[in-house]
Amino acid sequence: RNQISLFGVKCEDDAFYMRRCVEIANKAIGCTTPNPMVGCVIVKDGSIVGQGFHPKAGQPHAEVFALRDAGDLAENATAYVSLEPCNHYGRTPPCTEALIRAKVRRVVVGMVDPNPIVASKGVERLKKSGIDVTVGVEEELCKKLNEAYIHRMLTGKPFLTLRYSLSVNGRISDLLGEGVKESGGYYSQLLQEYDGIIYSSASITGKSSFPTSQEPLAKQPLQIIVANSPNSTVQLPRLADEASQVIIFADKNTVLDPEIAQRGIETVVLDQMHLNTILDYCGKRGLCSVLLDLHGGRGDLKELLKEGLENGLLQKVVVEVLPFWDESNDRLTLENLKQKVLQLDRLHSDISGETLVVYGYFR
Ligand code: AOF
Ligand code: ZN
Repeated sequence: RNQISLFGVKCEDDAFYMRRCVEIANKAIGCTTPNPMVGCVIVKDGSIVGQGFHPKAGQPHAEVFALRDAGDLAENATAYVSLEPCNHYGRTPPCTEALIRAKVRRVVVGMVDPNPIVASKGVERLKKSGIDVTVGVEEELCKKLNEAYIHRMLTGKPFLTLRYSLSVNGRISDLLGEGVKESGGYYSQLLQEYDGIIYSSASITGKSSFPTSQEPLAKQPLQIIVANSPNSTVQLPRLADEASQVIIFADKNTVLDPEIAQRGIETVVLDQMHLNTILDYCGKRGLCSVLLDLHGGRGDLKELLKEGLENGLLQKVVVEVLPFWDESNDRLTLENLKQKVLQLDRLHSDISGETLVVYGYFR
């Protein structure tokens, strides 16, 4: 079994095992919504004797897989879990009971579950049964892993990230850099990670197809089309496959191609197109994270973006800087969207090939 001490790491290091939990939880990236990503390892005498992660809502939780993997070795062992074990009957039975039944001696928890039906009750239940519980190991890392899940639990809305590509002369472009749509490219990874992607009906027309993730797990995000052009007919873009999921938010004055209704595409007609309404709807529908993709932005997303910036509805921004000058002047501009300076923090950037990608969080 995994002899961690081989690498000269202190075996009793709680933080080390918690980082392992986060690493394995990440295997299910983009697949667990509306549930969180959770990893669990069972450690005995300095060795990992069992591990597991939550693969998908409706399937067993991380603790259950890890305990199964450990078998009898779980007795008197320490269980590390990146999220507080649940103490309720949801789609699956409580993990607290499984840990108690397996007779683990100690449980180390990364962070408390913000879900109001769990929130500290799992920790209390374990303590009451005599298990030694430590909470808050590598807490920041565990929170980062589930930033979208946490955001939806606390606000009812999905975690919202703005994405666009920018030419070196500062114009929004509908192009993407070389390789970024391939597996491992940042754009393909974003599609894997996010539950939904908002497009303007004007940037995705009947001729073009939706972008799809090329990652090995290849879960595709829900395609969310905003149709806000009262004078033109909105057509359904080419779908990658029959299983592609689409939802259309249409202004009440927008004309929709009859094919949209014929194919039974989920359509929400709004008296007024508000980002707030779209996000509330998506949150109720179980989406934890949504990408607002300007994709050239010739369309009608400017008002939604303005509303998002003014009302603090955006959590994060991803900007791709393209290695060329672009003089097309039919593009959306980002001027006059916000009066005051908006500060970003936790910035980082990646360069792959000739593409620079900058990530930051809105404060
Ligand atoms: C854990 N371990 O691996 C996960 C937890 O409907 P259910 O039964 O899947 O319950 C979903 C809730 O359980 C979810 O909202 C969150 O509070 C918690 N998720 N808990 O102990 C896990 N995925
Ligand atoms: Zn559970």
